[in-house]
Amino acid sequence: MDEALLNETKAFREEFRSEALKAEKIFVVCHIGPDDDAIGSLLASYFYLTEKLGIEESRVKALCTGKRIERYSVFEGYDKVEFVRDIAKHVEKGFVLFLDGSLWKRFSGEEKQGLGFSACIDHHETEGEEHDLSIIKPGFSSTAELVYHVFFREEENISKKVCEALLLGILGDTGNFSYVSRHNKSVLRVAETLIEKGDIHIQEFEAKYNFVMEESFRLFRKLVANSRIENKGNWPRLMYSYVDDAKEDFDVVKEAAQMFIRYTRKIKGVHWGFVVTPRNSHCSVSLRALPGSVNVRKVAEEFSGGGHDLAAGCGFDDVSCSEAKDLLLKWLEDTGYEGYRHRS
Ligand SMILES: [Mn+2]
Repeated sequence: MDEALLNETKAFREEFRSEALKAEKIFVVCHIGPDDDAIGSLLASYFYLTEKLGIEESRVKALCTGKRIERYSVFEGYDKVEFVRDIAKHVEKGFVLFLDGSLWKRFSGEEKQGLGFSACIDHHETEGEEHDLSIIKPGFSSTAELVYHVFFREEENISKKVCEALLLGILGDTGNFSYVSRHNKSVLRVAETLIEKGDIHIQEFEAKYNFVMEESFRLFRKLVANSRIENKGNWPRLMYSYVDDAKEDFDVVKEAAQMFIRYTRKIKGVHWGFVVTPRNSHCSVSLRALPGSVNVRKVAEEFSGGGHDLAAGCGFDDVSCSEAKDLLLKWLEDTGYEGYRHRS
């Protein structure tokens, strides 16, 4: 960890602290469709405010747009997170900490509200909007790691629940350390500290929340049945799939898609791929790639999506998932690989 970043996190912490202590109402929010990193960062930040800064619980609210995800119920503090139809009206004029995203549209489907103060901690590449205070580091493993550096690095004692929340985010966004390289290896030191201070055994810990539902597995089988491995134009060999007739809940569909998308980087000779699944009334596309193959963030951005270079997403409205899949394949053939190569 270099000195410049040390100073930056320290400056963030000091300003955040003084603004938070003044604020009447504080909202900690994470992005729509929260993942492990979003939830872990949300819980750890909530505990920082209520326990380290000692702000009364009545003044701090952890919020997320959408439906509660049950798998996180084993985490302490998760029962305090409120899942609302949309955060927009709730946070109006408040002090807001945005986590694991910086653009308003990642947090709300409604028009942006005037805020009292906006702070942001994030590690996504896609250009962010202006916040009063922000620490946005695209090279970082996870928002949870940044939350550690910003709020907990200098603490002698870190409670087990904070260690667990931060490790949830780190394991999630590093794919259990698969995505660690010399560029983001600082996460290993943080993980070491969390494992030590929280007395955590990774496999035991993960088994508590990282499981798949039987229904998801059934839908996963459909995705496997619909999958194709192909060469398209001059693009690296890819695997893709889709499903249209999913009657299952949002979480089940998402879980099945996540299970499937792993294989786009797992099968020998396949370098990347995507999966299209229905979410509410639109089609959601997840894209994944191996280093050195395709920059899927750039591909997703062509369809108003975004994410990370090797893991990104986008959506389609008013078409079936099968049609969305065809649109993507057609685009690949028309556009060509040049300009979308991943360079690490
Ligand atoms: Mn993240």
